[in-house]
Amino acid sequence: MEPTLEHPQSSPVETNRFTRITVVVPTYREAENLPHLIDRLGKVREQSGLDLDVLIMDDNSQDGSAEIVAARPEKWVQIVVRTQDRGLSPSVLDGMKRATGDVLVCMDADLSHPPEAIPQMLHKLEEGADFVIGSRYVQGGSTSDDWGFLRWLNSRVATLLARPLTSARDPMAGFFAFRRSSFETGHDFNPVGYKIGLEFIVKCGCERVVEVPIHFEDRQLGKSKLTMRQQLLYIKHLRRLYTFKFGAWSQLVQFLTVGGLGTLVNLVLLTFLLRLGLALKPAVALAILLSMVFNFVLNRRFSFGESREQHWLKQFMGFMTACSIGAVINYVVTLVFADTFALRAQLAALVGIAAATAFNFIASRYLVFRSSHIRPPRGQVK
Ligand SMILES: Nc1nc2c(ncn2[C@@H]2O[C@H](COP(=O)(O)OP(=O)(O)OP(=O)(O)O)[C@@H](O)[C@H]2O)c(=O)[nH]1
Ligand SMILES: [Mg+2]
Repeated sequence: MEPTLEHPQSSPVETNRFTRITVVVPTYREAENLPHLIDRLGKVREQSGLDLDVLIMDDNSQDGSAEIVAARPEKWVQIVVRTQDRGLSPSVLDGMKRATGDVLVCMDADLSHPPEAIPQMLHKLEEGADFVIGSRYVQGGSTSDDWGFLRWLNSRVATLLARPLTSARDPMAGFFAFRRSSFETGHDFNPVGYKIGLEFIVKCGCERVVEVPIHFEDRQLGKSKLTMRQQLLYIKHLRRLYTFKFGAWSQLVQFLTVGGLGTLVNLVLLTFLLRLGLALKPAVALAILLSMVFNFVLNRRFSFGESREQHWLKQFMGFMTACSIGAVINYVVTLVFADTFALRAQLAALVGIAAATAFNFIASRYLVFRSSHIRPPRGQVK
């Protein structure tokens, strides 16, 4: 018998057709919604013929959810009751790791996301998309009428803040689908807050993000778990994603913003101290010192928040030293540009400030707040 030759060209052509789909549903106290969700997913399964299984990731709700699912006849629905590392994003991440489908879908349990959109979302993946969002904000998409102005504004501002990370119109959505192979290329997942989809887009390097319009229905049953705290966590999450995607550039923008605020603090303090009757020299010195402390606190909290596990006092001394050297650089550069190049004093001062800022940033980033655990994304320049 002729031996079969293994040859790359003889391998079957990839059809890009998916064989199995796992729908991951994070839940907390959704017992009232689960039967409706399973019914609707069952209909989608029947009508589309998709081999779809459902993984309900429940954070130990103790509201009868586990019993309801156990009593259901559908073998394709499973519930995992979690007791550790609770929270929406960790549950989704956990579910994605357990999922066996070659396409992973994530959706809420409260029927806000229509399961009927899943086949169309898969179709977009088959057409070549990396990541498909069930979207409220593309043409044809909508939200229930009773969204108040504040909720609408909140959602819009949050979306705008995610613009540098993806051009998607609804990047905050919790309804999305992507290939398991994309998920497996992701790394350094560190989900905080509610926006796990955005985490996957950025950390799995999904470039072709496509949106399918959906009608987002307000929850009818059960209670919302979205709190003010979750919204604040979003800012923290965004900051981390910016650092992941843009590395030192993101830190530079934050550093410059802090520097701008520090300048304002300096001016306000100086005015205040002079009004208190302090002489000019001590007032200037105190205003500088306090604004340096202000800059230190904000830079440690935000620009270089990743290296906060190091001792603050050592970092404080380092920052003050770097700023002092920066001040000398500012002085020397300003004089050189004013004397040697005969630049106007104000212009020379601007050059001096730019040189000192560059020095301060480099010293802060690479010496004072050195952080060894931020790794650049694979294949991207940090
Ligand atoms: N596993 C798990 N799921 C959660 C947790 N918090 C919320 N969920 C689920 O995540 C999904 C989204 O939560 P919702 O409370 O609906 O949040 P939301 O859609 O932003 O807010 P509403 O519009 O008020 O419904 C739902 O299926 C919740 O049950 C949690 O801590 N753990
Ligand atoms: Mg909801």
